[in-house]
Amino acid sequence: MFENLTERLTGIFNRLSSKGRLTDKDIDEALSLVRRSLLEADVNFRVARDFVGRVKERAQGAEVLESLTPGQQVVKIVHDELTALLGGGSSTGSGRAGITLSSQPVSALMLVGLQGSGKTTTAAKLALEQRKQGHRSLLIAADLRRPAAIQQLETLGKQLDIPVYSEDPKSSNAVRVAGNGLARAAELGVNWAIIDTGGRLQIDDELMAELADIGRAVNPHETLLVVDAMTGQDAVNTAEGFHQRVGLTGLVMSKMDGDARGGAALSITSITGVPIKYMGVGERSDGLEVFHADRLASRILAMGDVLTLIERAQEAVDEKKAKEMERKFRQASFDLNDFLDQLQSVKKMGSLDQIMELIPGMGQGGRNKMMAGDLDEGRLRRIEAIIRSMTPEERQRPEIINGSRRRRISRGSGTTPQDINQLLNQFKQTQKLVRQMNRSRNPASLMKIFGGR
Ligand SMILES: Nc1nc2c(ncn2[C@@H]2O[C@H](COP(=O)(O)OP(=O)(O)O)[C@@H](O)[C@H]2O)c(=O)[nH]1
Ligand SMILES: [Mg+2]
Repeated sequence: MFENLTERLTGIFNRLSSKGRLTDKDIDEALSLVRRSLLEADVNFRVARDFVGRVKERAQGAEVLESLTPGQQVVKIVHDELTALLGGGSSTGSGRAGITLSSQPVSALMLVGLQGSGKTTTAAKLALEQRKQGHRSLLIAADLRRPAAIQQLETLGKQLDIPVYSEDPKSSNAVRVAGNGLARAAELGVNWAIIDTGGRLQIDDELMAELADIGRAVNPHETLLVVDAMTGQDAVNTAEGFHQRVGLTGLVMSKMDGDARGGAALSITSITGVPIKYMGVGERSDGLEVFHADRLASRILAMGDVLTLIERAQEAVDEKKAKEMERKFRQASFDLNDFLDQLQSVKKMGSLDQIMELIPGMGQGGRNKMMAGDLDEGRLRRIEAIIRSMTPEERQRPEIINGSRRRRISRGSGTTPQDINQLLNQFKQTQKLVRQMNRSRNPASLMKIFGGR
């Protein structure tokens, strides 16, 4: 996501951070490079100009924070301003978006956008995302222009086991389908009626009139415009057009997994006033992320998405356990039982590749691939089997494992004594690394522990 911009900005800030003291001229020079990088990323020129103006004002008037170097301080200001630019102003706190149900029994949500922007895909993604929060949806196929559109939604619904409402396109129309679909949603007692609508290649009056009619028929709680992040400033123009005609409550930036330059995401909210609520990050139905302005800002600045990582870790490990683990880590008193727990939480956190992306400094380069390869499923299973074949005492004090114990464990776990030696060595390394980590507090070393090297 936004690799070029990230590369440019980190280059500028690394140079800035290497200076012990910053003059106004240093800041000016750096910021004019920032402005140029933003323009190259296709950010609207006025947005870029105002952005740099705000950063400069704050940087020059900044009080000196003792904990930060002058360069870091500038980066922090840029981060804050990027967050604001992405819609994460003080009113939204951390800038967490997403959708919430209305007070009505059924909340209608209408997806609008140009053809191919990702409406139908997003409809299914949203239904899945809401199901994870315990909310049920009915998908409503109100794109009658292309027969294939109904089919597409029905296929997605079947895959995800989410009901779909549709009518014969020859004898119905979009407004009627939407209205009848909403009534069906009420009968079914679902929380969301998610309406997929038709698109055009460009904004045209007929489409806008149809969407306005659907809006009047269902009174949507959310009207989300799906825009293709790859289309840059065109996405911003599209959003302005739709917002004027149908009144949007939010945006879904689709195809953020592609090589979008960032201009659309960075300009769209400040120009239209409409918040980004979700990002599409893949073709599959699980490729949707709630939009967090501050996290995207961190990602753009390659500060790593530490917050996302922490949140995922918290979901995976229950909190008490995590505290206990932290205490043990600090005292370096953890044993093989803890080691097993850790491995299992890593497994629950998702694919290692994904996790690596979120760690500062780990996103790029081949290193993450190598380490992820180190911890494949087969190896995890072997480690688990070995530890499970140990007695409680052996798990707590692995140093008592002698030749005969080793043979017993290897028979019990269906592994070789070499496998056990390897694990015990790895565990010793881990203990050493934990001690080091306690000194350096570097998250990368935490991952080394999981990677085992
Ligand atoms: N890579 C990627 N592809 C997407 C994303 N969202 C949608 N697509 C793809 O974009 C194409 C058009 O999507 P579709 O939902 O049919 O668009 P619609 O015409 O607006 O309904 C399809 O091939 C989707 O798989 C996304 O977030 N990432
Ligand atoms: Mg569609």
